[in-house]
Amino acid sequence: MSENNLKTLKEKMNRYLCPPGNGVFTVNTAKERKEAFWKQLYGSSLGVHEKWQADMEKLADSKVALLGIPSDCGGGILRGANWGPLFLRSELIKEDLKYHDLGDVRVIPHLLLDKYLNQETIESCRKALYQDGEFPLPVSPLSITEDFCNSYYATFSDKKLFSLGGDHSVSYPLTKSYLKAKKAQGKKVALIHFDAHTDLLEERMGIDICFGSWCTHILEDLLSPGHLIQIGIRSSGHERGHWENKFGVQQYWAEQVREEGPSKIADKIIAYLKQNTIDELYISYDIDALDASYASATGTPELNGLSPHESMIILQELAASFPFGGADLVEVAPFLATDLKGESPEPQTTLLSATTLIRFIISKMGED
Ligand SMILES: [Mn+2]
Repeated sequence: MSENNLKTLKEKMNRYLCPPGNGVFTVNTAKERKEAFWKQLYGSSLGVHEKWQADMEKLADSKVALLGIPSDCGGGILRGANWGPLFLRSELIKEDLKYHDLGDVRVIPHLLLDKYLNQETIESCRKALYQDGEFPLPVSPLSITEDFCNSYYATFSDKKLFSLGGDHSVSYPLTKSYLKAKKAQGKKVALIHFDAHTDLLEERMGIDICFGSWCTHILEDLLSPGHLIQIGIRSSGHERGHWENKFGVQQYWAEQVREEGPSKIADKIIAYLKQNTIDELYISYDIDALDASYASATGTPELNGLSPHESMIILQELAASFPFGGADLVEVAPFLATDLKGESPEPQTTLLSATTLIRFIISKMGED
């Protein structure tokens, strides 16, 4: 770890990030919820910014860091995943889990990626975020995330990152930066993607990086498209063969997981990964991979999905064979609880399902 890299990272943390749970810009809205969380985290809701800054010194001591990206500008059906990080942290804090909370990316809710912006907008947003319009820093949540992650991995090549979305577009900069870092380390990585949808559009209404298209564009950063393995698919305009033939990805649809059982699916994936001499895995978990009865508080809840138990079996078996080098869990939108079957209290059911998965993934990331 170089001191220069650490200095740059700390500067970026101060500019790009804010205290955990504070990334959705509000004046009064959700104040009680934020304060209740900070009381649990810091013992008081006063002096939060200073406590968060002082905490940065502890980053060097922990193996896994948590980053919130409360952006839902890359979504497009029902939004609300910007509140995922705050609500999920309020559950995670009850767990005995080891991680350093980096905080949230500061999100301008109308922006997605800097390449979609004109110079005038970039400059005015730079003034709003950094008080210095001339300083050439990114302003959109996905662009900030990528630059931050690049600095993080440049500073700590052996540390891991678990990120909370946000809509699924946030996984694009997260995986891009991660894959770049691993390539530099000479490690072969596969991307394990849990989702009801393939996210394999080339563009959606002219936008190339969004919740429905991020996977297509990350393929070029993988050593082989077959290193993208999708699990839980069931809502798609095409059959599995279409996607596998067109892109060379691998898919295990939810129906196949039910028919063959999660353990057999995990065996197949592990055999393939070993054959491909994969060193480690990145897990990207869209909560809508789960059946809507376990996770309705999301932008596109879908029935006939995986159960948390089936997911856990696959994750446990994968973790027994490969280290988890990085992960994210996205698309938890607590205000969108639809309670499709009228059986379970929402958004609590979705939050608890997500927490079960996060707890397992973070604890495995900390073990390796
Ligand atoms: Mn997705």
